[in-house]
Amino acid sequence: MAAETEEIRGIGHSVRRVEDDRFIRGAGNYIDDIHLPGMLYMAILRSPYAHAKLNGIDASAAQALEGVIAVVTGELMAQHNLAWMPTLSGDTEAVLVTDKVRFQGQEVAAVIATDPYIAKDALELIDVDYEPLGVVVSPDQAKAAGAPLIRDEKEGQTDNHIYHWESGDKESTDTAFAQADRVVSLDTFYPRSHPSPLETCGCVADVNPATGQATIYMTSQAPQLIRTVFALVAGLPEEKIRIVSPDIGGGFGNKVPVYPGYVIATAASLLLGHPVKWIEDRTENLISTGFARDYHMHGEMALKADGTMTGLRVSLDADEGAFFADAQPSKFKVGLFHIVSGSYDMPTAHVSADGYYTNKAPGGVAYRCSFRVTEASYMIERLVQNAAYEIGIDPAEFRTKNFIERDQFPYKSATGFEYDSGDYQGAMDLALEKVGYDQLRKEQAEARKEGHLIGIGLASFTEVVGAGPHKDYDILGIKMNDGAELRVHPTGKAILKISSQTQGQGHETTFAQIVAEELGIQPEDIKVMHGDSDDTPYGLGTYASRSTPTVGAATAMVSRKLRDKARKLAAHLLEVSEDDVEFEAGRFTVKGAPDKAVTIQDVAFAAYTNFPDGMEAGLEGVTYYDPPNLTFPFGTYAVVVEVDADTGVWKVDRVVAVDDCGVRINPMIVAGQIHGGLCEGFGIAAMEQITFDEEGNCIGANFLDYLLPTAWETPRFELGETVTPSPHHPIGAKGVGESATVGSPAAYVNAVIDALWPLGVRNIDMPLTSGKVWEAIQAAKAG
Ligand code: MCN
Ligand code: CUM
Repeated sequence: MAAETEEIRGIGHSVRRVEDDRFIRGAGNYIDDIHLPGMLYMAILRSPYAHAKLNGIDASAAQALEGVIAVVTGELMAQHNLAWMPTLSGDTEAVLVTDKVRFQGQEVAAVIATDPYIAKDALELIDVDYEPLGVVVSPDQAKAAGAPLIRDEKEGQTDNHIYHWESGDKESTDTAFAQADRVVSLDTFYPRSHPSPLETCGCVADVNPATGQATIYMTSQAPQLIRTVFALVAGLPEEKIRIVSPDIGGGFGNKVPVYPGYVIATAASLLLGHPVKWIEDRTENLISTGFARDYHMHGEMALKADGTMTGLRVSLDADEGAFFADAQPSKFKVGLFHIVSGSYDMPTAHVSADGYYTNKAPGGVAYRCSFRVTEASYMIERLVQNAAYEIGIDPAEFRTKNFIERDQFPYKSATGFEYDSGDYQGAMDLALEKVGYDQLRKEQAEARKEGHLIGIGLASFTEVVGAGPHKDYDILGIKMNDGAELRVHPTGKAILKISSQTQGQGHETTFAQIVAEELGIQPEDIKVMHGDSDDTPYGLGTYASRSTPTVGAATAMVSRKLRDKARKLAAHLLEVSEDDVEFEAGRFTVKGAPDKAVTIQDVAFAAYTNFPDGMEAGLEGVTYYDPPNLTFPFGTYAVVVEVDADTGVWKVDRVVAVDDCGVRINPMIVAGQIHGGLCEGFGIAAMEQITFDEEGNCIGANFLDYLLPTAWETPRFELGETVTPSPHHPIGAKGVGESATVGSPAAYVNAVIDALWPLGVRNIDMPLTSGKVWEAIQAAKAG
């Protein structure tokens, strides 16, 4: 029997991403790569107005164009009861307009043609009679007396207010503020931004009229869930719906929701009996699909004279757009925003939030964020820095004074979270050491004397990922359990099927490493399958950095289930009792006689060829994992900038990022995730924003107006790590996919404000364009 000792490349190994072989050869399989016989093409006509009554649509000229098969309108959809659809937040959303348009870019009609260019050309031949209405582009306008009523079709809706929501203890928070020695406050706006994945959204809907089978290839981060949603919304039998999400060219949250385009294409395929392809262009993606943030926040911190935090109060207005379609699975209206006390031992806190309809695209939360934790993290980390300066302590020292300490975990926050584990001081100490904090402060003071503005910004964020425990988290009532199915074949090679859906995170590599760790099969001998609802176990998909906390746990658990059976088989092969069998790195040995060994490959073969009487053949299993708690990754980011006071131009000198995501499965992939997130955080802090003029025209509808950082602007990143395992996760891992996007914007902004504080600048809202920085300097100088 084999006695091979090659090291198993399990957890902790920087295994190269197996998916990259096909990507770098141009052999990926994206939605637009899919071609089916008889396929037709769909293009969508979108409203140029933000708010306008629809008086009529004349599609006769479009219909007459050669190659046009059909024009789909809201009226036609209404005949099939599909003009409206439910949102993930319990609201309704128009699929195609029937009464009035409510945001610029809303879907008004769709053309199906034999060629994609004909479909686009035909859009120009559709004559729509719009009657413009008054427009609302901010929560302040939404609540103003006499504001146009956006959701006039909703029974009982008499204004633009959607919800009021609160968390924490108002009374004890009020008391803390009444007794405070100091109160520090900050008003800040986290602007609307957009995930902007490289691949836009799209689908190929293929409904077979003969069999009733509906196969929908779509850009989705959650194919299993989408199948159920389609069954519930369209009334199709669930076993006849197959959702396939092939390679996804980036999701970043943008591909969680169900967009009208998917529904229209599916309806069109059903009606026409042909496959229908729909691929968004860049502008369509930017103006109509899931946006991020758009939170107007007010925060206050109560403090003792010595700088001890005694209370936190935050209120906010959320700009939700025309339909409340936040993609989030909690019963909390603002997702996980109430994590806002962050890394600090806050005795009491109170959060209140109000959501408003505006004439803007719906679908908030998306963009590398565990359901509004990004806004929360930004709020607290900005407030902490301002508070430190106002009471005259160094921001690092102020954090040290108020951090939740290592021995306080599991820590119950004032708003009801139970943090699993953390070492905030450890992460910050490492970041300070790496950046050379004390020396930098001296250099900064020297530079100031010469009129040079250097800024040092810190952010010690706490993330909250891995939704979620079934008590508090579900989507349309479906609990957030995720599955992993593992089959080991006779030759010892395996197939792992998982319910998560990689969009670039490298699941095909890292999940194989978890199996490798648990069973001792090399990762290259394990094929990981995902993204096909017919062929993978049920689960709620990939977002909110939940794959490792949920599917990663399921993968470890199913591997252990197989290991238990493998141990029995090994005992049978070794002719000893099961209790005398030890396992390590793919080898089963006899206790006290390590030379007597069989490998996992020997055992796998025996599972099909030589199993004991009474045992079922085979070595396979499936597990569904219900996470007992969320996981709470954290870290400290330190950013050093130089600001030119004459022009407002600022430049990043250093970015030091210390992350703690518990046990790292693949350190290289984790580093890649952090690099990506730091880059996106920089884009949000420095240049990305979707704005609207007073008529509701979307400014930011292309990459000339919506600026993404390129390699030219992106700073260099220096990474560091600490490891504080999650105590409740089978392999001690926490999610990491979003940490850097969540944590870094405050660090960049804190750095710029740090540089400008002596001039009297207290806040600049993102993005910190040089124009805004310059204006803030001028305003501060003017007093
Ligand atoms: N990982 C690890 N060790 C850990 C934690 C994670 O090795 N302790 C690995 C995982 O195995 C996985 C990757 O890091 O390969 C990210 O894992 P995780 O943090 O669990 O996050 P998800 O896989 O659930 O990915 C979602 C997250 C989110 S919500 C957005 S948005 C985002 C992100 O990932 N979108 C991305 N990163 C992205 N990266 C790319 N390239 N493309 C996107 O669309
Ligand atoms: Cu909310 S962006 Mo990611 O969670 O898909």
